[in-house]
Amino acid sequence: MRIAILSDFHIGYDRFREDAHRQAEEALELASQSADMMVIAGDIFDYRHPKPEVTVEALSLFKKTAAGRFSAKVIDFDGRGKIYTDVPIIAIPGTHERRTDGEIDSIDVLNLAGYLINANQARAVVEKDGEKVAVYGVGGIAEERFKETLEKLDPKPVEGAFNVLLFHQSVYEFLPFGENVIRLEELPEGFDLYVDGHIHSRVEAKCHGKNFLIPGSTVLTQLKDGEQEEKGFFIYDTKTNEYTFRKINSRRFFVAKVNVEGLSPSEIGSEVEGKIAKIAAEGHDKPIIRVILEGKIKDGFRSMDIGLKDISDSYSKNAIVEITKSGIEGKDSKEAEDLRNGMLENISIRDYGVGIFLEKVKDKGYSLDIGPSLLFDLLSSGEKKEIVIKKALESILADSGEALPVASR
Ligand SMILES: [Mn+2]
Repeated sequence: MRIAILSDFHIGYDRFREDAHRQAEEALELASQSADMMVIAGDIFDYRHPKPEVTVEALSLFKKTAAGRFSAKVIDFDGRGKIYTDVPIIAIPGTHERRTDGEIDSIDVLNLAGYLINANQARAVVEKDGEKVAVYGVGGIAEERFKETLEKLDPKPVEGAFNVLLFHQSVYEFLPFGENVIRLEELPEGFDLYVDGHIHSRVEAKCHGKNFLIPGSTVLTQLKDGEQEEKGFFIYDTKTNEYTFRKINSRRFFVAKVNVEGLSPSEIGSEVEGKIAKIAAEGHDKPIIRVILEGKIKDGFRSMDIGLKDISDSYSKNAIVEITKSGIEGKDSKEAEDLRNGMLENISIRDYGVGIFLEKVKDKGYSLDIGPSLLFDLLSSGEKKEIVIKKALESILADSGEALPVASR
């Protein structure tokens, strides 16, 4: 069978709303024309609570896709929820759609409409001419809970089928953010193909001797170096284990680094202009150009003396220009610096928040009886605040010997 492997559409993404729509549409259209079935590795939506117009946008995209001529059919599903179609579009929720366990998430709407199958913590078996493909999905969850969740779920391959493990997490080899992040060798064995989302640039690797693929997002979101490549999706042939990457027409992104060491503001201006002009002349359809200034500027000048707005404005018809001066400014707090740093751009602000939260709690010598993600979710859920805060404090203070503060009303 030919499996189309797609991920991270981020429909509704505010900054490039039209790009997100158009590029997802093209990927879905091409994929449904050239594959027997489809797997989508999470983050179809950019939000946990998409606005009605964004939900409608996604519904209309998937309505069209699900009506395509897929020769394969879903013949078995073992999830807790119901499915409403046998069209072989198998998806999982990503970190952007993730809600507290057990709550309805935005891709359930697409599942209910019968436009795809939400295979979160479930297996869907697809068949065509006697060949079977079994997809086991695990929706995106907090990194520190992924290993224990996998242990609990203990996904096993189905005999006589081509087995795919579909998930949405960071993987240490490609995004070494903390010790909680899973390593390739820790993924369950026995699958014929491993498909991951979450990371927005393309990855082709091996896991337990089998192919491990991340198609990357269909839309630019993070503006980091890895997103300079063209966007698209994979088509995988289960018979030969060969795959190809299909490009889509996507807005291009370029990073231009300018070393400003010892240069005056006007010299920097002409360096920057030169870099932008060169890329703009390549004729891409309104690319995004991120200029990063690095080094220490000439003595006697401050970074604020470098006025570059006129330059970016003068190219505003042909390019979206972003100029980053943080490489030449004084050191900020570690957190602010990390956030600006390329390394963390792949991590959602929420995951980053959970990380800092966990660190601070540990620093104070407290231990958590409940997972920091769950606590963070509860605290940010906006529901039953008094009870949640009381529970949270009880669990944090349990071992510290401190008394529970009396709630004031
Ligand atoms: Mn994503």
